[in-house]
Amino acid sequence: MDSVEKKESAERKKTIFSGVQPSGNLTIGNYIGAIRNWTLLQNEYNCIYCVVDMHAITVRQIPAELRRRTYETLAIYIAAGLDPEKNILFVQSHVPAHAVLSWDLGCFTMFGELSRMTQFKDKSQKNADNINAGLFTYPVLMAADILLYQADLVPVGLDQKQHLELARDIAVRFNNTFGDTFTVPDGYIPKTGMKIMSLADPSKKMSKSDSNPNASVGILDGYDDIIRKFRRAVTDSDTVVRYADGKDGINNLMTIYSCFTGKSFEEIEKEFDGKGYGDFKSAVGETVADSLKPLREKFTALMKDKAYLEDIMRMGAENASRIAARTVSKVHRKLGFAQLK
Ligand code: AQP
Repeated sequence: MDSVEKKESAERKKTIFSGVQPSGNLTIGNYIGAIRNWTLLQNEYNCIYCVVDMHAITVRQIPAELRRRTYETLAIYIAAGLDPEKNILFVQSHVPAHAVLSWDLGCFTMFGELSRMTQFKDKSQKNADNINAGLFTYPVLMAADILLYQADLVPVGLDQKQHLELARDIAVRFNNTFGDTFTVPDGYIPKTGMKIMSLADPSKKMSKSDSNPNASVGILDGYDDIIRKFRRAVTDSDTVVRYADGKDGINNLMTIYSCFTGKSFEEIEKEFDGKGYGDFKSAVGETVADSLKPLREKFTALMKDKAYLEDIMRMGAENASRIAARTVSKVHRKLGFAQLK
């Protein structure tokens, strides 16, 4: 392929957008539900992956920690296997177009729609002393993130499905009013691992902002810590390792084990036939700890080179800004804003 052909082929590829908030220590839920799938998609698609720091401030953050986690999240992306030369990796607040389009789209989003968002209801309960307007309009910013880049596909975990559907509704509404402007995005939700549950309460999603340190397993947790957390995982009074209704804890551990080993539930049941929960929990812990070891080592090396991470941030912001500016200009022309040449 000559360079023109290469460019045309790149242009024919579909676009993917996704992101993670640097709002805590990233969990294996974030890894299985999102980041791991991003790495599998990077050869087939034009991928744009963002550290969504503006979303993170919907919940109060300690500034120094937010800054540190922003670097860490980018380093995790790269350590997990995302190639900064192939993908656009950037930090949301470095591209002001996200805030600009969010305002525009907010005027096409109904109060009733936002009121129905379950994450808003959950987070309002958890942060009763800080139910701010940003928490309420979070899904509009998420729609702007996606629609700015005319994304075809958005790989997310199940908890983001409702927000993604709202982004689609906003895009369709805008397109119906002003003519074709936005690509209407589809979700890409993994079949296994779409919702990893808390190890302390398997009826709840594993979340990086959970205050119970035993509820979640961090991507960067130490080897022994990971094994200890799995050993303590809440299960049930049965002793047989099998996937069944009412065995939320074991179902969750089987899902995690399946995601890290590629084994089916039947294979896992056979492997642990005649063995107890103790053996199974140890095996899950060791598998997860072993699988994440190379990522952790790469992460540690990357964090020693802040200048490299800043180069990636800068390059990503430039590339993302270029694409975002085209969308904003198109939207503003359609809305009737006077545009200076
Ligand atoms: N438990 C999970 N199982 C599968 N996927 C998950 N994701 C999050 N938790 C799980 C997916 O990870 C991506 C990034 O999530 P986010 O940072 O945008 O925020 P979130 O969805 O609210 O995730 P957390 O970990 O629960 O963060 P906090 O505690 O800050 O709210 C998304 O694709 C999400 O689906």
